[in-house]
Amino acid sequence: MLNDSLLPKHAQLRAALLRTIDEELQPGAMIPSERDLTVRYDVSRATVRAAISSLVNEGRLTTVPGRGTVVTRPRVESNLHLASFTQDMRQRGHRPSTEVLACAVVTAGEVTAKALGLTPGDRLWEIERLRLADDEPMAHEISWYPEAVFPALGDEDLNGSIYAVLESTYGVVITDAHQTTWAEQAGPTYAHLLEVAETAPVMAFDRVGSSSEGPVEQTISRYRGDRYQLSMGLQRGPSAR
Ligand code: 16G
Repeated sequence: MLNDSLLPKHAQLRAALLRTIDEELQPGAMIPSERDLTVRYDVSRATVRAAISSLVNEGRLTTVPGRGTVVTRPRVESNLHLASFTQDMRQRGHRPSTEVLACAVVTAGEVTAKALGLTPGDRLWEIERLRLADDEPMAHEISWYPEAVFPALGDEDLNGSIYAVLESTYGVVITDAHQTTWAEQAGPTYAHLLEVAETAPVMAFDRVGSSSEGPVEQTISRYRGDRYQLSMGLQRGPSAR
């Protein structure tokens, strides 16, 4: 039951739910249904919806399509350095796994050809994978690798770290990358793959990775905005001093 405080009912219910989240529920746990909450706190459905939607907006609750509302998991924090997904997740105490969605040889379009220093029409492996952390989707990745450098890449086991395969099978170590990042909405395709709402935010990255011989990889990654965050150390550039 809510008390007689001057706060509106939905704000009181928000505070009560927050206590339940902090004290009783684990990340990922489902909160009680709207109906249960109306009975338990003797409030209207509109009040319950207002309280839940404010906690969703604050990032404490997440609406999972087809399941209900769950307690948000803390995001996996990545320091900005050149790591593979597998390394990055392990370092942060998560169990990485991968589903290969597609793997085929395609011909390079202008953009990828330019990024990789190739000629449009050159052959590339196109590998599309879903990356999971603790069995939950974390990122979708589509990558291109020159077939001339990695002739039988498609025959390798791509369910683990592709960086490890490039190194162990081909002796190619990605040592440098140029990466561009932006935000977008999941939209129908990535909502389905990443198991989030279509309006959910994703962090997109376009990475061109190079070995000592030059660029050998382009990957476009889309990480779930509710599960991932990046932290970076910044230094003041000479021109700003
Ligand atoms: C990361 C990289 C991606 C790279 C992949 C290799 C970002 C934003 N993206 O997800 O460019 O292809 O790792 O991971 O960090 P793997 O070696 O585990 O397959």
